[in-house]
Amino acid sequence: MERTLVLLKPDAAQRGLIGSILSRFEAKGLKLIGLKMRTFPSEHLEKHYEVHRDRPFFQNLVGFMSSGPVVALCLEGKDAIKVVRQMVGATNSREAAPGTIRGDYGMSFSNNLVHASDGPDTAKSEMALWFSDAAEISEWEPADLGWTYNIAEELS
Ligand code: FUP
Repeated sequence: MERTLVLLKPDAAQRGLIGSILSRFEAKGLKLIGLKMRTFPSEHLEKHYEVHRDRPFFQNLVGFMSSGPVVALCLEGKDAIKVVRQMVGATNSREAAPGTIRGDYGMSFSNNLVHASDGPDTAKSEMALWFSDAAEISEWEPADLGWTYNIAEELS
């Protein structure tokens, strides 16, 4: 099982899309093990986007992300990092494929609704940044696990 960090960005909150986006992950079969909503300070967002610090869009990005509430999710599932990235779609919402979250709900490159970890290393460091307190992660077993997966083939 893999864990991945997802952020629902301030445009998702402003446009009333938090529930619609969250329900896609639930319906897919990803297990929600962490969820919190807060307007995070720019210092926190600067750490999250550290890799982009020298890029021209960095200040706009941090300003946008700290302008309103962000919902941080931790999702768990088999190949969860790749599965979630595929669900999110291309960075530029105008080019994201229909059926993806950005492709279905967005028109913007920068206001693109969702962030999702792009690999195992970033998932680990982003989880440490956004869910540093282990008490914010809920370990639980979904009642339908044996129907979401084939336990003998996929989970043993
Ligand atoms: P993604 O992995 O799809 O979330 O995208 P990146 O990590 O490459 O970029 C992080 C965020 O910076 C994007 F969600 C949008 C923003 N961005 C811009 O605003 N302009 C750019 O040229 C590139 C990225």
